[in-house]
Amino acid sequence: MTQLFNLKKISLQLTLLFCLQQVLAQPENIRLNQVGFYPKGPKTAVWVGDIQTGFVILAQNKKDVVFIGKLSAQRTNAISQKTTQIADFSAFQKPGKYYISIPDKGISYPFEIKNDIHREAAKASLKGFYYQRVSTDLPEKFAEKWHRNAGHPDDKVLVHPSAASRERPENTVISSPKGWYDAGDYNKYIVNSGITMGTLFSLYEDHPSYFKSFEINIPESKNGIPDLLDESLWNLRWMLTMQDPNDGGVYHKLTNPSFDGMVMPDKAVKPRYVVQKSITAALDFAAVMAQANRVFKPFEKQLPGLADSCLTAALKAWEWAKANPKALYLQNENNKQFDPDVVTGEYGDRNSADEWIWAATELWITTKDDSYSLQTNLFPDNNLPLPTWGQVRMLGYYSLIRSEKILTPKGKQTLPELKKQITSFADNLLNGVNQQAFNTVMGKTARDYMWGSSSHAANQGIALLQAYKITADKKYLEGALSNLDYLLGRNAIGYSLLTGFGSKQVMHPHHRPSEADSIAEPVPGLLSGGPNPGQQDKCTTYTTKIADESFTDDVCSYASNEIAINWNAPMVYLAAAIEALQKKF
Ligand code: G3I
Ligand code: 9MR
Repeated sequence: MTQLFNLKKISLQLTLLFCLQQVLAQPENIRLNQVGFYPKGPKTAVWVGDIQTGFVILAQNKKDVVFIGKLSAQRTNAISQKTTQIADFSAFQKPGKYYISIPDKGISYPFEIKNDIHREAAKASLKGFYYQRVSTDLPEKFAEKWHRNAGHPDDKVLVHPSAASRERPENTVISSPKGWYDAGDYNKYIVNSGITMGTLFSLYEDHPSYFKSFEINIPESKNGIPDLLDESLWNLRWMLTMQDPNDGGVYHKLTNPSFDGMVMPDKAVKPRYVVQKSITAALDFAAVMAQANRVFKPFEKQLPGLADSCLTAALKAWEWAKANPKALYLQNENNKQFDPDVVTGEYGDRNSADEWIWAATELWITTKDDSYSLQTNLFPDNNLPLPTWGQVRMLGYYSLIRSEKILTPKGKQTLPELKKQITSFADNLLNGVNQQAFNTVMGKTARDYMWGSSSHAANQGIALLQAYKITADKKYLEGALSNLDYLLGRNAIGYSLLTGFGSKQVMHPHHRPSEADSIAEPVPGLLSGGPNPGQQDKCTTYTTKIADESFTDDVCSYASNEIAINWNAPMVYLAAAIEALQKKF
């Protein structure tokens, strides 16, 4: 009897102990960059829960206390009304692997402190573009277990009736291979390629020396051209084929009439079309090609004639744009007139003023011809909108500032005002961050949580890095890092949003190859779109409508969990530029 009683007692104790461990092991209540921190950089974690007083940093054995800290006063998240406390352990600088513990409450995911802590994330997010390559096999040597067959040769693409011209009537067959799949779908869109390429080229122009030894194991890795540019070339070559040589106009997109099913690229074999030439496509194309001229000029030996061809293409697109300023791409209108109907991504934009600015500034910088500054109003107002696929004005401004040394005297005159505007934009981003629930620039307003909110966080980071370049004031660099921390886990959902990184990973992005390849892990290095209360996908697995939590790691969720090239590009920028600047912390 006694024995039985004792046994029961022991088992009760064990159960209690087990429960206690369960309670203690709630890493999701401690939010932090799940990859880690620079030794000299700021280090912040966030406790989400009832009020606590202190925290400790534990060594890898989860026992030895290496740092003791106090939690901040409670902060209220203005979006969800939930409370948080900040654990600041910036003073702890010793490289190693650690955990954070809130005594009696829980232990965080592991994290590391070391130099180059974000190099792998930067490399993977650039490699993410390789995995999006169209018209080519991805062999195991480069793609590891995600190797796959080529999809979409795109060597027999039809001219859609909306794009018919005298020289290329309806159903003319053209060849338009290569490029990157836009996102979770298999179509190729010039407008979205525009901001993506502009962002990657700007990263290169801002930090050329960093990319001298930045290899990501792609077929071109040893060809004497930085991998960032080699990867971009795959898409540049496709973009060049989207220009009609007869008039310089640029087709808005290359697409199926409707989205493919969730199949591998080589199983998606519906006919593909180029559709109507548009003003936004022509101007984004002109901007990218003008910038490409500057970027590829030093590689004349490896790529003879390429830089010149890019400039010629840019000039032709610009002339076409001047002759066709009203050529908006309005998909519904086209569908009333033409068959087959096209219902894939529209990238529709009724205002091309910002595309004019971007194209004019890139052409101005490249050609040094001051007349570009007169052909459009470069400074319509002081309201700088953060870059998105439909708002590209700031890309032009960044380029002007970056090109300070090569501008004409008239170009140089724009700089004081531009620098003032970018710095004041960055000041607004920083304003009040130290009262925010997650101490990040991202999330000061619910409006930050749009479709593709992760790219918004990354683009805010880029704006802050531009202000850092102008002022050399560390607060901007730290603000940019706060958004990288956001993307890698210090956020209201507790996910690291870059596939393959962190402890709580996105596993089911809306990405056709990841869904169809029967490999458990999604293709790595892809940035999930992130919280979006719009919930336009109507998935049933969302658990809340709260803006900064409106996310579901479910393949159905193209509105919160798709991936896209224009989201990955600012991720590459943010991670790589912070790596390049890490000694400044
Ligand atoms: O412009 C309005 C703004 O005025 C308003 O305040 C705001 C409130 O919701 O909405 C804004 O419009 C949004 C628009 O994006 C511009 O940001 C729409 O709601 C939103 O539905 C729209 O989402 C776009 C989505 O396609 C649907 O068209 C995303 O930006 C865009 O990234 C996404 O792109 C898709 C491609 O079509 C197809 N390939 C995948 C890719 C990624 O999901
Ligand atoms: O997969 C498509 C995704 O890339 C787009 O962003 C999204 C919105 O345009 O549409 C997705 O396709 C869905 C379609 O719109 C409706 N039927 C289900 C498709 C997803 O499988």
